[in-house]
Amino acid sequence: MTGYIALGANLGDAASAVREAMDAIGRLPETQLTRRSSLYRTAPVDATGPDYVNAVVEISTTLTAPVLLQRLQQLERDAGRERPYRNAPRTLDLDLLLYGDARLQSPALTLPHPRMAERAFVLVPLAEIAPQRVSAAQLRHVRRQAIARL
Ligand code: PH2
Ligand code: MG
Ligand code: MG
Repeated sequence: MTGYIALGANLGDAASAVREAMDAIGRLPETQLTRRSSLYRTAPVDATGPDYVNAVVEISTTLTAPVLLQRLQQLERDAGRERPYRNAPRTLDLDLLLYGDARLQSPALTLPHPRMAERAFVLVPLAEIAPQRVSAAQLRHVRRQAIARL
């Protein structure tokens, strides 16, 4: 299955955290890292704190979506992620955006990611590595959000 994962960080050395997380995703069992976007500096959306570093990777995996999600949450904890409140600044955030064409709504996981279409920090790096998964209308919708390629 082809999957897309959004990476974000805005505490500590965010660029290193994102790069190391890309490598760690590539070391997950039954998983290959097939594409990585550039890193982007982005203004916080619905959140406070420092600017974020964001990116998206493509994987090929035979892990199921729930198992993959657990693995990503473990990588967040390994990076020292704490969750004091919603959208708090974080050392690492890994969000499963797409898992093939799966549509899923459960308490633990919604696919596609429910807020991805509102966010330039997801759509711009996703369009860089998977232009077929992002429409021009979606990109137009988020064009005022500040995002700069690093
Ligand atoms: N993540 C959020 C909320 N707001 N803003 C930016 N720029 N980048 C993020 O990764 C981000 C955010 C919730 O996960
Ligand atoms: Mg997130
Ligand atoms: Mg998250």
